[in-house]
Amino acid sequence: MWVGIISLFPEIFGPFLKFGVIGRGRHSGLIKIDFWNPRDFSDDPKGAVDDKPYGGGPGMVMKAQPIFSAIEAAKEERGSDLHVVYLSPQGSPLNQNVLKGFLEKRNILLVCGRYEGIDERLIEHAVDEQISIGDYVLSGGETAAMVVIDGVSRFVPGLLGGETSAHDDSFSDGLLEYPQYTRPVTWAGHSVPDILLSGDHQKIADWRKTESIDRTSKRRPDLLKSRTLTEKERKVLNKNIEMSNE
Ligand code: 4GS
Repeated sequence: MWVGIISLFPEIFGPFLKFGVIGRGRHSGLIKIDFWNPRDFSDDPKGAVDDKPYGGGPGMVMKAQPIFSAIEAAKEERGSDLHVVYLSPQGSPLNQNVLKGFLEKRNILLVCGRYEGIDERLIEHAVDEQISIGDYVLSGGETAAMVVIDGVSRFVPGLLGGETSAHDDSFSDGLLEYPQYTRPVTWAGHSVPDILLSGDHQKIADWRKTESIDRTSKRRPDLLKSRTLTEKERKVLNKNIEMSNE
């Protein structure tokens, strides 16, 4: 997986790229990350990368030209079919499916905005897809890009060790994850659910599935709308609905 980043502040990514799954992935060559700074591509005599908004209003807008030239430089190196993603509250919501789509593209270029945003003409003519990490406003797209890199890394084959897999996580089957416990059996007077100590793998699997459906229906009922339930899953769900009506 290759990720290019267009950012005025590449230093922000420093330690983030050194640790854990991403650090290991870069070390082993499974993930490669490169940067282009619009500052290095400005045609402006003073090297300006932003300017006042036409029509007035507060703040500054990122100029199209320096970002466009940075994208061109990235395409020169990685190929003209590079998938250009702009991180913005106006994009489609990021989720596990979007991340899997990025993995399939193999090469993505993340454009991080600053200030009030980017000149709309750049977005129209040089961006393939707009993605939002949530309904709030950040001061820069860099943190959003980190979220994308972190999430997509977990899908890179060979990166998560042992049994663990991004495909077992919350959302990968459209449900929230079941609760996890580790030693000791009793902590601060609270014990681990007995069934997890039973050694009965089938019962444990059933319990976990029930917990997943239970939590999803209570905490994120919206997730269940876009998912077809199995017979067993429907039973758990119906029991919850009955209980909430009592
Ligand atoms: C997001 C977001 C964001 C928008 C960047 C204003 C600076 C800022 N990016 N998901 N300009 N939410 N970007 O808030 O992706």
